[in-house]
Amino acid sequence: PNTEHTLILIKPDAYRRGLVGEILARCERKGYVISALSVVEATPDQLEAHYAEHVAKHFYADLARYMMSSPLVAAVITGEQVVAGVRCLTGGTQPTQADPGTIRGDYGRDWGSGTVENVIHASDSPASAEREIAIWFPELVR
Ligand code: YYY
Ligand code: MG
Repeated sequence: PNTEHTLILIKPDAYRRGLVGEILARCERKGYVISALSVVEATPDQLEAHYAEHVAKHFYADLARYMMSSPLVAAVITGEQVVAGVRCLTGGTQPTQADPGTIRGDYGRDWGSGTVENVIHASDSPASAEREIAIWFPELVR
């Protein structure tokens, strides 16, 4: 067995649209367990840490504005190979191109604003998950 944890963020657009339950239900239906759950308003420091690989990119200012546009939901999801599994449930980055059946494919859309509002973040590796869980749930790590 290879029980892992992953970090998801149900992004502000999904929070505002009332999609929190839908998205958590998809994780639960798959058999994964919600180990931690929190409604938070992201701070600039948290986002710079979380998106360290993207801070210098041209889209970062829009991304940060979007991620601070309302509360979001952070959750730790636990299960066998859950990092890869939740990435599969999540779908591709661009909402218009994401496969139907995935969270981004089913709920994401482009709004014409140029900002990529794609409903959910999911850790891309076990190492990323460990790093990201420490950012959003510091109380779990000490
Ligand atoms: O891991 P994933 O979220 O699918 O995509 P990343 O390439 O890591 O980018 C993180 C985040 O940044 C993405 O979910 C939307 C945003 N973004 C963007 O606004 N514009 C891009 N060209 C690429 C990514
Ligand atoms: Mg990524």
